[in-house]
Amino acid sequence: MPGSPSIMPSAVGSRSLPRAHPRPGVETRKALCASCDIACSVVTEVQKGRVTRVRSSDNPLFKDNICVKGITAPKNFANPERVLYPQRRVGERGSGQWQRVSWEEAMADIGARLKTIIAQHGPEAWAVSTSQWNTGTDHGLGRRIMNHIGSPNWISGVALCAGNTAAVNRLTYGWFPWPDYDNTHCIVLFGHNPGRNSWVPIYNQIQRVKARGGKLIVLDPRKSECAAMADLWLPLKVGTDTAMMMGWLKVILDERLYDEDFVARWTIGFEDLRRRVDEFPLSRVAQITGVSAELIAKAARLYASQGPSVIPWTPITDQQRNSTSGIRLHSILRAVCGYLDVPGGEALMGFHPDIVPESAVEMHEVLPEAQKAKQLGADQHPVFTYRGQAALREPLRRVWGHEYANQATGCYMANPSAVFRAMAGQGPYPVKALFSIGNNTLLGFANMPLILKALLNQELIVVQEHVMTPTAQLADYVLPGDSWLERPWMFDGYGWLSLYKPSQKSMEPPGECKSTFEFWKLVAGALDRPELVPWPTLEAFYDWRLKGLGVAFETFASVYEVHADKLEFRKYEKTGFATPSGKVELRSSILESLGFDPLPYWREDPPPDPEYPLMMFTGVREAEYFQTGGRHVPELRARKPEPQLFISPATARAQELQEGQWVVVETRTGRVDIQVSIRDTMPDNLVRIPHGWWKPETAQGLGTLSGALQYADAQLCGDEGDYLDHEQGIPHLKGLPCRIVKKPEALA
Ligand SMILES: Nc1nc2c(c(=O)[nH]1)N[C@H]1C(S)=C(S)[C@@H](COP(=O)(O)OP(=O)(O)OC[C@H]3O[C@@H](n4cnc5c(=O)[nH]c(N)nc54)[C@H](O)[C@@H]3O)O[C@H]1N2
Ligand SMILES: Nc1nc2c(c(=O)[nH]1)N[C@H]1C(S)=C(S)[C@@H](COP(=O)(O)OP(=O)(O)OC[C@H]3O[C@@H](n4cnc5c(=O)[nH]c(N)nc54)[C@H](O)[C@@H]3O)O[C@H]1N2
Ligand code: SF4
Ligand SMILES: [Mo]
Repeated sequence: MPGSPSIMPSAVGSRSLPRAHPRPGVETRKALCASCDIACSVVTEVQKGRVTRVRSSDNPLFKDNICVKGITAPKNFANPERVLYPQRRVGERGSGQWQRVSWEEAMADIGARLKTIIAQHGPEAWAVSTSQWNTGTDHGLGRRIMNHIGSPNWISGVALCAGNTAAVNRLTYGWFPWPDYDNTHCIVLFGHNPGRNSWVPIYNQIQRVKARGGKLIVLDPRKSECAAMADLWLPLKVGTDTAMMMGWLKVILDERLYDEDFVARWTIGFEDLRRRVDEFPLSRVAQITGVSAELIAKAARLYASQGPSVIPWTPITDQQRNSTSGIRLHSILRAVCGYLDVPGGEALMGFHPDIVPESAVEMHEVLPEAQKAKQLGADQHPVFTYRGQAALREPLRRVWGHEYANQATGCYMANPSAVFRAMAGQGPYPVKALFSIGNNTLLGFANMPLILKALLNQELIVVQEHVMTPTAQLADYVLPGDSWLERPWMFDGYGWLSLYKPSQKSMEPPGECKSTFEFWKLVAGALDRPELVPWPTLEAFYDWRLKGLGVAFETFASVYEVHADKLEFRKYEKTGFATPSGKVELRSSILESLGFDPLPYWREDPPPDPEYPLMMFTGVREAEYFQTGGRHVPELRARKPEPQLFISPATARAQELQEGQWVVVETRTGRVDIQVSIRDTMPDNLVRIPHGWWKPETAQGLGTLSGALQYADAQLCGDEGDYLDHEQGIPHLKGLPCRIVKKPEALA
């Protein structure tokens, strides 16, 4: 996810301020927190070679951008549970028996085994699952090596979070925009709920917009923290965002609240869109969403007439059966209202002209077309695969200077479910080796029973981690990863913002922990392709990327807090949009040529399932933990010891549930054990399940995999039929039929 606030013109080239004079014996470093994915600018205090404190940056631009996860990072990374040395599995897979080995031994064996798998099954039998978020990035090196070796089967948690949004946004106008919070008049949050401990920079940004009189519209079935401070709160039924946006467009088109000039000059397919939108009179939308027609109209009018407005990216529409249409409708609203690439609207930033982007490091052009064609899932669910993005190659080169422009790393991925099926022996060809880098693969997608089967069917699993996650417990090798305190970083806005922020290394990594850069360099060597990662160190790699700017990384890091190319708006007037037509494609030529409906559409929920009378969603991030991580840190765990469902008081009464009681939640896919928390912010008949629970303190290995088989939400979420988006093939996590089963007290 994106960078910090105030990245717009005010921040361009913001330099470091002089540091407050440190206490004797305390040195300070300028760092970017990677304890979640928003890269807050922070200061670390170092005593005797160890970080003793993390605080927010002295720069007023980034003041107060810090949360409990960042503050506790030094404790987290000093935790005795941390993996400090390479471990090799010695017993059966998942038996929990390990032997410490050297990196040399580990990499020699990994290289030999991977080469054997590739020789037997082809390079596509090697899959990599990662997430750029925690590791900061893998620098594009994983893709670079895979592209040269010939495997298209790279997957990531970004398939459910921003990576897929980036790919879908590009169908409409060729790039993934970023809100100009500094100048906007109105923010619309589709379920998104930043808080003091969750994406605090965006939370602070929203506060600033509100303080200067800007408006906030929140759409959320629950009275979230953001809903509570909104000017308008639309308590829509779970999973109905796409229908809601059809309603907004109906109002905006009927009342001519759109930007007629922009629509006439810069869009195609407007009349087709209008016909589709006409299928959604507000009475229908009100019935689907459960929000009154008056409130829907009021919100649509506010968005369209009080602009420039922004719809910040949200993971909620990334995780619905109507995801592609939902994300497309966000894009369409931005475009028809004239908010694209204008001050206070949504900036299409492109690449920094003088810095080598990770997209270029990745070298997608060397992967042969025949191998690209083997990318798993591309036949049925192509949107974020090479096939789905192929028609953008020429337009991207024309407008943004690179034929392959990977944004939020999500633009050329394989489909995760298809990869897991192939790993489990149910695909068009076998996948036999998985590298999982800073990603708790078993818990991080849908259909966990399938992922478990997939992992158990591998010949080689390599995990680079901080702790023995349930995924790591199933590996052949667990390799120790460094942390953001222990490495330099050049944040590149995830290829989404043309913005660079440096992070200085604060301390040496403990034990034999290594960066993802070093890991991939060793992999290249082990595959006899050392020339693929020729840079001796991470700093030298950054020096190479910064060459066009004429500055070495060390200087860059000491001088800049943030560096961006000069921000220019309405660039499309010179270049057109990076779509096949050069226009904003309200009717998508790419979706049409892939055999899908070129217009956004609405898929109804399947009929009610009498055996599963309640609805559940996974989400509502927990202040203490980032995704599946952090449960091993006592300071954090004490604040949130157990996984909890949220349920309304009336539904709790109807189900005869007490606060704190342990229950089982079941769906057609699986079940979890969970504690009841009764919340008056929840609507009736809706259940919230938190993401990513396991208990690191409990027994490792097959059994419960430290509680993953007991608590992880991924067991409840299916990835087929009605529970899968068609175009991208991502699972529906927002609105799954479920039931609550009481546990006998003894089992609680
Ligand atoms: N079922 C289900 N799946 C989901 C979601 C959901 O709600 N439900 N949410 C989705 C979303 S929004 C996202 S963003 C993705 C997130 O997906 P990921 O970002 O992959 O998050 P995790 O799965 O928690 O895995 C991250 C792992 O990285 C490790 N780690 C932390 N720091 C470092 C580091 O510096 N180096 C290394 N090597 N490892 C490190 C942590 O210990 C942790 O085990 O998951 C998505 N998947
Ligand atoms: N502390 C902490 N902070 C985090 C993270 C973390 O793990 N911990 N993860 C980071 C990441 S990777 C992400 S993606 C973000 C996610 O953070 P958010 O985008 O805020 O997502 P959630 O907190 O899961 O849910 C936000 C709101 O969506 C509502 N919601 C649920 N279903 C629907 C629906 O169908 N429609 C609508 N409109 N609303 C719905 C929920 O009630 C909830 O209030 O947080 C980031 N920040
Ligand atoms: S919100 Fe918290 S965890 Fe995320 S980057 Fe900022 S300080 Fe770190
Ligand atoms: Mo996310």
